[in-house]
Amino acid sequence: MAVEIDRLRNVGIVGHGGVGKTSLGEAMLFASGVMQRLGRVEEGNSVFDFEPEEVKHRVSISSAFHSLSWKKFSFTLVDTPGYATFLADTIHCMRGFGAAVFLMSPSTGLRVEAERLWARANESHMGRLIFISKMDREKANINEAIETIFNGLEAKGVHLQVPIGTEEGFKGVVDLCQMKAFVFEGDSGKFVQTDIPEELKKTAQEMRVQLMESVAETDDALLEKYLDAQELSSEELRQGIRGGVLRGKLFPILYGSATRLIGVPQLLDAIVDYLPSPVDEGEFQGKNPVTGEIEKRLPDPTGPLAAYVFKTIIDPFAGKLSVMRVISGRIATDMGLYNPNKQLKEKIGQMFKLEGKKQEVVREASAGEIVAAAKLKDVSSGDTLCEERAPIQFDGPPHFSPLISFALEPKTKADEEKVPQGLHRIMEEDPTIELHRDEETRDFILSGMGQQHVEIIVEKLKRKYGAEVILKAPKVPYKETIRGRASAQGKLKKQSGGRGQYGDTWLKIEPLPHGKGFEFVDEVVGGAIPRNYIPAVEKGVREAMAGGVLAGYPMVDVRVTLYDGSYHDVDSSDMAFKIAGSLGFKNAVEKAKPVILEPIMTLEVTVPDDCMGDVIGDLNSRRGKVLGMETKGHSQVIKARVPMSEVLKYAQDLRSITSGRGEFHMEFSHYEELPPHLAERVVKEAKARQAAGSLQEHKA
Ligand SMILES: Nc1nc2c(ncn2[C@@H]2O[C@H](COP(=O)(O)OP(=O)(O)OP(=O)(O)O)[C@@H](O)[C@H]2O)c(=O)[nH]1
Ligand SMILES: [Mg+2]
Repeated sequence: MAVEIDRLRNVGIVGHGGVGKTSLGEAMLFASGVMQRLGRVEEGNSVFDFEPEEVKHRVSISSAFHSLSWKKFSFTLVDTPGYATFLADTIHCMRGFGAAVFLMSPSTGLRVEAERLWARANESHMGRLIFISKMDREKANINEAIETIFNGLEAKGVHLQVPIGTEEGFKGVVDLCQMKAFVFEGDSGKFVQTDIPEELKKTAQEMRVQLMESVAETDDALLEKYLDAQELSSEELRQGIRGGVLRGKLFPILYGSATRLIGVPQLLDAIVDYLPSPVDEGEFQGKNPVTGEIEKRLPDPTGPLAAYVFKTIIDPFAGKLSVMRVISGRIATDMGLYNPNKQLKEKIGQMFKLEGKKQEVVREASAGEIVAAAKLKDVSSGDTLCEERAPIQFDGPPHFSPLISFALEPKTKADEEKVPQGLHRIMEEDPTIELHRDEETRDFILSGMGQQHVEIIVEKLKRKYGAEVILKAPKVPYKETIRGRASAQGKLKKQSGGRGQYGDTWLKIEPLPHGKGFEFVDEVVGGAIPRNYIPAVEKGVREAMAGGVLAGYPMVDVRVTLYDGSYHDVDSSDMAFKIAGSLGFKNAVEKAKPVILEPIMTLEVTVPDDCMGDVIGDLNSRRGKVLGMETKGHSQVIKARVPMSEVLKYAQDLRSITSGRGEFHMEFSHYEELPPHLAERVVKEAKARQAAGSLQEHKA
């Protein structure tokens, strides 16, 4: 039987890489009785990290789902990736769940990924609980570290519990609402409810007062009561906390250990008590695709159907699965629906609830639920599904530009075909990769969010689609532009025997401001070139720009003016003028001080204090510019700008400089002129590649 909507909880488990999210998800499944044994990331038997690449690398790469029921409430847990490379998937999935358990680690402090996720959660006013896991490893006195984290997030954390014991001796929590202790027996997950241990009584009293004050501050009625009575009842506190969480004003902090099964039932209780149901999340805003007007949908199972597809999975057995959040109404097998993004009708076939790598067939799903529909051919992540009579379209997902490109050489002739086919399937699941073909080398160029990302895609390509490639050194997406002005002629004249070819153009070129791309101006007067040939000239220029002049990289930010030329009554053609345009452009560029532009990245490196000097020294040796430094707990955050070509393998390098204790986040910033001595090298390499390419063509 379907569960009432206010008893649903769609809960994302989020936080920075390796903080313990998957382990916590496993602990929640075990504590609720869904799983008879505790899955462990270390042992490769986690229900959430089930993809072979996740098992092999011991990291979550893609979000995974599982449901559980707890005290007549029905949860869908979404275990998300936390490392920067895979964070796009987490951010996309945040559109599917409206509540989160945010894991934090006092000993590692606030990491860039967590900051990014927190900012996203703020945008959608997501209700959050904070869970400090790995308490079996945390040293005493973590309050200061927690405060530093919250200062960094500019948010207000409130303690709901006091941990009992530290490190090895951590054995439970004191609940400040109920003023009771929960003490766990070893690692069994079993616990007893007792009085607060004598040595914690005073602390608990003081912290309860702090909790009451924080809660009262978020609600005028409660504040009045509190000022009158100097006390709030357990129920008033509970209601007050819930209100504060739903309004995004309070972030309650809980403690536990996932691998030792401590504090987990208390977290499940807190999810029921404090995190929003889909009803609490309220309305979703979209646009009517016909009228363009803003429209709203309430989380109402009896309303018109609207669903948002936030993820696509290519399952080896079920095929393509479109994972969606039903926003309003009810979706059922055999229903005919409309996809406004593609302007196509769709028919719903089989539907599933996702349970780790398994799927459970369902025939319908209502507002608030997460469900996967199989084999919807034209539906991709970011699309809306709705009733045609009540059309609505929700905003698509944010776009992530790939950061790094590698060349892939198919291993055998058979792989030539399998590689692009397989990669296109993978791209349906993962919108952060891009693929194109290098015209010279015939290699595939695969762009992704980082080196590990690309390596994992290559592993997946082999496992799922049997396509093997050799991964070659990363490629830097250089560009070309000009710094000066020049004019030149481009002339094609072949008039020996048969029909000749004749086209003659005079072009002027000049630099445009950065980011302006390309402008073509036609200033031909007096019919020097007939009007109908002018588009062909422009086409020739565009093609020459795309192919680059100096080193084969696309040319940008140039204005080209066609101002004169001549033609021949019989021998002129579109083709002849296209070639003439291209020649003229190349001739002009050579005289207009062409330069190569290189991509510059913004880099944020978080390292322990003692590594800072080494990391900065290393950045300087990579032509980096340090923009600033900031202390966060026991870590330093260094912000810098570095040319992409210098940090293609930064993950590896940082690991060796910091013995694995550093983390970084990288984003594209802008293009800058490549210094002349380096430009020379890039041109030389390009010429060598071109020569090798044409040699291969000869052989073929
Ligand atoms: N001692 C201890 N170790 C833990 C705990 N939770 C997780 N770990 C360990 O921390 C490591 C990372 O745990 P995961 O659960 O994979 O962390 P994650 O946040 O899911 O990692 P990503 O998904 O890759 O970002 C593993 O070696 C776990 O065994 C805990 O409560 N106590
Ligand atoms: Mg994980």
